[in-house]
Amino acid sequence: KLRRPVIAGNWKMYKTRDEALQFIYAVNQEVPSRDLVESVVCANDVFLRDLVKRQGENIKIGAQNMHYAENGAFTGETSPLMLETTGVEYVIIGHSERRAMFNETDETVNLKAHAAIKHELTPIICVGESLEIREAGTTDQVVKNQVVKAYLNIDRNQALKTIIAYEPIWAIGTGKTATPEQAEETIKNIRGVMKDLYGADIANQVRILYGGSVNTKNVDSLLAQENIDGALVGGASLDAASYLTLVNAAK
Ligand code: G2H
Repeated sequence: KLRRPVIAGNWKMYKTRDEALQFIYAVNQEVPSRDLVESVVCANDVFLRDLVKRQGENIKIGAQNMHYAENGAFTGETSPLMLETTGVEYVIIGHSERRAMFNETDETVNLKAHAAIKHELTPIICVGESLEIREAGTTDQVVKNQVVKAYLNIDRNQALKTIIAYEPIWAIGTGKTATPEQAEETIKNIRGVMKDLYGADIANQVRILYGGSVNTKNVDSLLAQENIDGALVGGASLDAASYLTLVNAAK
């Protein structure tokens, strides 16, 4: 494979600390070698440190969001510096739920991407269109615009350290997956945008994931697509057996 696949679970606001720890104990010895697939779970900030302490060699922990400032009067927020001290290695940025409900914009996504890179966290930068945009036929332009804005003033070396997740909003938690061909088409377009920004060499190395109702049944056909390098998985990442099926499918 040209690029090492990534399977990142996004637990959203699910799991207690005990449930999260049980999950880690259950999968630690079972996940494939990190040489074959990057297995990640993105959990709630409250118990990130506990998960990091118990993570095995082949599973890594991520956060689901952060503020872009190092510190400041931002009641209730978590800074990149704070995340760094938990030992997490990844952070999801610009998830559509945060864009829709918590005022995340292309500008804050860019600021957060810079902050993540500065603190040696791998940002998983989410982009994706709504149903209205898909139906209007402007998906490629809208997604391109999101990518260009997310990568503003990010240089080539920094871009290499990022991961992109393409999540069509209409396919999130709805059970309605984009067809593998639809996902491939948009992801190929995103790789084309990265090529325009950074050249073919970088564009060919950056991992681009698909997200939106990925499960154990549809994962193979999605991962079989040339440009799809893995998945960002919500619902189907909550169960340890299901998660293991997904990471094994990617190796
Ligand atoms: C999309 C995805 C994970 P789900 O939000 O980011 O969730 O797999 O439940 O659609």
